[in-house]
Amino acid sequence: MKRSISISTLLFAVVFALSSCGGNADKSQAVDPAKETTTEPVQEESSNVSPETSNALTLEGNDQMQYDKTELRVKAGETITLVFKHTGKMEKTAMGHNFVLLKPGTDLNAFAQKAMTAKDSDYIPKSESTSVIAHTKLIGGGESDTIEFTITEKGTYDYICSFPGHFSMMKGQLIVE
Ligand SMILES: [Cu+2]
Repeated sequence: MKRSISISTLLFAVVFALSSCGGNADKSQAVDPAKETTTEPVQEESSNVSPETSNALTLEGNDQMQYDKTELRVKAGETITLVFKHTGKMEKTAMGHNFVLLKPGTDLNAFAQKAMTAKDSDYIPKSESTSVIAHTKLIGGGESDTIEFTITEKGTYDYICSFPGHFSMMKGQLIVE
């Protein structure tokens, strides 16, 4: 009894597998000849060499969903100027970037989740405004935004791009000395 059930189950599975296999074969697989084999340069400058301490910061985002720096160093108590540039070509609706500096202790995942639904406020969730120290506007390819802010407390602060899906790739730390 038990055996016949398992055999029929197996048969069903085989038939199902065969039919779905045939179904797949019928569909002409979309071959993508232009599939890019990008050889991404390894980002060594940010991981090996600590950046100079400077309150005149530049940061870039690109069409590959990357910041050019994952570590920035500034002096506490003095005005920080950040020039944020999008060096890509894509529209901000498709590859928008921003710089959102968050207070220590902020749950980055939770913040990024809330940000995803905050399209009307350029993905800066109003409910989390107390976690945000400073942020740029959302920019697309070729655009830039400059902001000024001051941090008085030394420490390590996280920054992210809050555009939906970018946080896992686009994050870094601002070290205040
Ligand atoms: Cu981004």
